[in-house]
Amino acid sequence: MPRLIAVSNRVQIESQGEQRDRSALAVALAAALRESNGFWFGWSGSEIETFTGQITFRRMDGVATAAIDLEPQDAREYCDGFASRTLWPLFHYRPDLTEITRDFAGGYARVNWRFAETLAPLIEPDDLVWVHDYHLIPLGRHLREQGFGNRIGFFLHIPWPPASLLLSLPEHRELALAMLAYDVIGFQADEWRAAFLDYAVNHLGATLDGEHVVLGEWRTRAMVCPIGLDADDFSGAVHSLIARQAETRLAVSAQGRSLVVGVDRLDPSKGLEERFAGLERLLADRPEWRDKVFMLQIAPPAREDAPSYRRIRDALDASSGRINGTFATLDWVPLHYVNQLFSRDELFGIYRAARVGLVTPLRDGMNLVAKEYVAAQNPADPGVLVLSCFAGAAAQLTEALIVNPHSPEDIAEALARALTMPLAERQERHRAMMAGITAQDVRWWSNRFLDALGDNSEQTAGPCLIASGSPSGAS
Ligand code: GDG
Repeated sequence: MPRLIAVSNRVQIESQGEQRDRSALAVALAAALRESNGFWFGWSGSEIETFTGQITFRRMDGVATAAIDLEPQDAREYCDGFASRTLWPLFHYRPDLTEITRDFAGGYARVNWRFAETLAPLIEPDDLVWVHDYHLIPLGRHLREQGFGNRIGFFLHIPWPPASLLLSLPEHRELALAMLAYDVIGFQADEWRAAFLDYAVNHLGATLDGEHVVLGEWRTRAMVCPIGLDADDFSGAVHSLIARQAETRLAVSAQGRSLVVGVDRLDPSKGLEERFAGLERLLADRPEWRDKVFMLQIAPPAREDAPSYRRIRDALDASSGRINGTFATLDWVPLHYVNQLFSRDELFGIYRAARVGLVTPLRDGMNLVAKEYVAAQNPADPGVLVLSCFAGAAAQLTEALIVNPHSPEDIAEALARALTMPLAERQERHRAMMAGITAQDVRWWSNRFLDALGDNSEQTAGPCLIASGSPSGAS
């Protein structure tokens, strides 16, 4: 088995005690890294006055990690800047929130070079390299420019935007060309893959050959590979003492009312303002639900420096205040809006206590919360998932109640339907969704990608093909 090198913006392995709080990515990569005796490379999250390229090696839970520190300017321009304030909003279809500056783009290019130069001495000829997400799109290309002919793959966790949006980014061409330096690129859903292929064909002059995109001598396999949950870890967490205590506490405090839960990072892509408006519509148009239902929205803060985050935070503070001011009574508060991080076990207990999981992002690469909510339910008496048609997960969780997240009426209607859904229908929908979640879990996802990456019958893009900057045949 070839050695795997996983690369992501941040290295995220925690020690044993914190294992339950690991992300699905950490779980998937940890298993593959352990099996192949590989390592995980990325930013430590720490800053250093002057970049040295010094690597800190550690081993945690059997996984080797190699991390570098970045200069404050790097962190600001590459991570908080180009990744968070340019690519993230643009790739989530929000050109209105996208900040385009040359400083951000310069920082992104510089840090991707720094990653490539620091990683280069650690790569051996047969290693597979798997790069993750929008922070590091150019990394594969830089490795090719340094002469690496290894199989190198890339997985995009977020959507790839339609060409009409991508064209507003001055660096759109370099970014899309960089995708073609990889041997395999993975997308969460067919829609994001189709958008990439459309750009490659119509703006780069590439052609398609089955699953492959071909441009000059470059040949990249573009696959749909939706990320899943760690199903084993999940069932352990749902039955933990902490999860059961959280579930019981909520059931007692509900006093017979139905709980609707939302769990999202505080981010404009998650559709929180529209979701609150949906709850407001339900209570305004269907007064029979007043005092019968309450919503808990968990929204831990993220990227607090960006102006768009301050704006959404203010808007949500205002609308939650208005909803509670209008509808609350002496002993009923319709909306509990909490900007705190809960432990993973607590979160799963909360999911299980909720009659409805309300997951309504305006755009989302996948959305793991939707899958977590379904997996946490009691199969004998499951709650109902209400899911945005614009989440990647909607392509897999087709038995959810699918809604347009921009429409408060649609959300209110789905809430009313979910809250009155007969037990047999809830069980049937839950059974169907669980079958998919179990079959296509996080190990299925990483095996599927790594099988494609390790497929030796495929020709690699090779170093010499890219040294000139563009493949021959590229317009
Ligand atoms: C990106 C893509 C794609 C949330 N609050 C708490 C908490 N969380 C956890 C959830 C879930 C995770 O955060 C959020 O994952 P999502 O998939 O919903 O969204 P993003 O963070 O935007 O992730 C997304 C994902 O990458 C993976 O490819 O699905 O589309 O945008 O796991 O449970 N966890 C804890 N406390 C909280 O309060 N412990």
